[in-house]
Amino acid sequence: MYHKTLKPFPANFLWGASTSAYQVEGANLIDGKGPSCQDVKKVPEGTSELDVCADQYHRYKEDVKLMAEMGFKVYRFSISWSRILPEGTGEVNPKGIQYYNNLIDECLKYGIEPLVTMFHFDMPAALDKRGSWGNRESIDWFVNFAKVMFENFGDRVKYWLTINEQNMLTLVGPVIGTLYIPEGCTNKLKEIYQQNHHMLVAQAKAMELCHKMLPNAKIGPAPNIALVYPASCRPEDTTAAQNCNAIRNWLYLDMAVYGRYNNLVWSYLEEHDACPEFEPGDAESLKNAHPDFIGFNYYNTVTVEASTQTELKEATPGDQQSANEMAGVYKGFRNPNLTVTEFGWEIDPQGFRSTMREIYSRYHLPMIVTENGLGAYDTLTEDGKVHDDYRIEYLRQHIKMIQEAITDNVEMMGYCPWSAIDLVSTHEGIRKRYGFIYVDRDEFDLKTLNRYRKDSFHWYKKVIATNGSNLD
Ligand code: BGP
Repeated sequence: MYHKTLKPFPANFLWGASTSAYQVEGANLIDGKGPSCQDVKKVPEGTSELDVCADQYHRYKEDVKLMAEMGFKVYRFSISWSRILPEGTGEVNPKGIQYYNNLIDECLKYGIEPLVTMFHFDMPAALDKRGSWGNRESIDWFVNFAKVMFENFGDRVKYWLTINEQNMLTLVGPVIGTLYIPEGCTNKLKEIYQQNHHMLVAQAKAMELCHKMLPNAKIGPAPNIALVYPASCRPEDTTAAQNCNAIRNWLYLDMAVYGRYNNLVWSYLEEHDACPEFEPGDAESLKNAHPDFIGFNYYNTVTVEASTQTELKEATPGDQQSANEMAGVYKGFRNPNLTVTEFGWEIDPQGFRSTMREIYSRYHLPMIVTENGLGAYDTLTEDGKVHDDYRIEYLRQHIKMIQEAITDNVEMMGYCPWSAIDLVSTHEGIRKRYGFIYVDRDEFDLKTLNRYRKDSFHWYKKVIATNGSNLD
């Protein structure tokens, strides 16, 4: 649909950006913080440990000041579970509470709304030892953690996100370093979807609790949603795209919004004897979540063709943005119409618009983009600049599509690209940078950790100041 005139961004549109605790904070084992699964995992060869990251724990004042200089209306960050509850349950760490109080207050000082992700890929290691999400008790562990957060921060935090990219935890957990499979497990798929079920119930209960404890707050899920295209107009490819859409995307939003399993996913699980077990009360909890909005991360679309394999077996692993083969279900296909980033992820702004339209037509809830961005090698010049015109171009194309979607009458609340500041990637180190703010460090040499404004910093400042009307 071609629009001659585009509608403006809403006056209260939430411009900002995102980070996550384990990728940005550093200080991973100090001031009483317990280790998370990220601190005990073996990092991929040649990439940095997660002990210092961008050192935001010690430099949050400087970072928030820079965000304020850009004009941020919102800062999306996550709270580290094991900084608050070092063992995952039990004793609260007062220094952890203090840190997030300080960070929240610092944001509010500049009129920046904190948008808090409750769980971003960092299960406390102590809870992994107790069976992680595979243990039914994980539902109570998470709800207790939610309660501690609502009690301590709920007077100031109005926007909450439950679980970051639950779909990626389920589909590519080993790449992110989060999957825990107990010894002796004979049906891995069933185990994974049982864990997924516990997360879904935990998320639903946390949303219900949020509404009960903080009637003025808003809460929503934050999956990674990428519309899946069929590789061709062959009918079999469309069926494959429907399969992938259901397994990758709609399972998570159907559950969060409607509290029911997607029928295609359920049929796929039946096929593998992998349907999760419900306990009494689960169905009701799932129906009582009622999110206020949908947060979603978007990097690119996915394209698939029919899988010619007849024997149903486990998918070959990829990363967050790649669909490899799931035999008999779908097979990933390199879309020849799209360019790719230096790290091989396809770039598809038009698909962003299609994704927003599709989500809204299915769920009719206001939406906020909780991640979107370009991972690239950046170079700091001798005079302290980073000329990241490639990032500006990427962001410009995507922001244009938000405006197209707004004109399509999709209800958009805000945009939080990844990432506010350089941080350590999920599996590709600090060299894969996304930030508006450059952090002076390399993979293994921590250098000065000083902050520098990239060209995209100055550009985004202007975008925000004009409420998206000047993207030049
Ligand atoms: C998302 C995660 C983020 C982030 C981002 C970029 O999947 O929610 O934590 O890292 O992807 O991915 P990567 O770091 O792999 O480039």
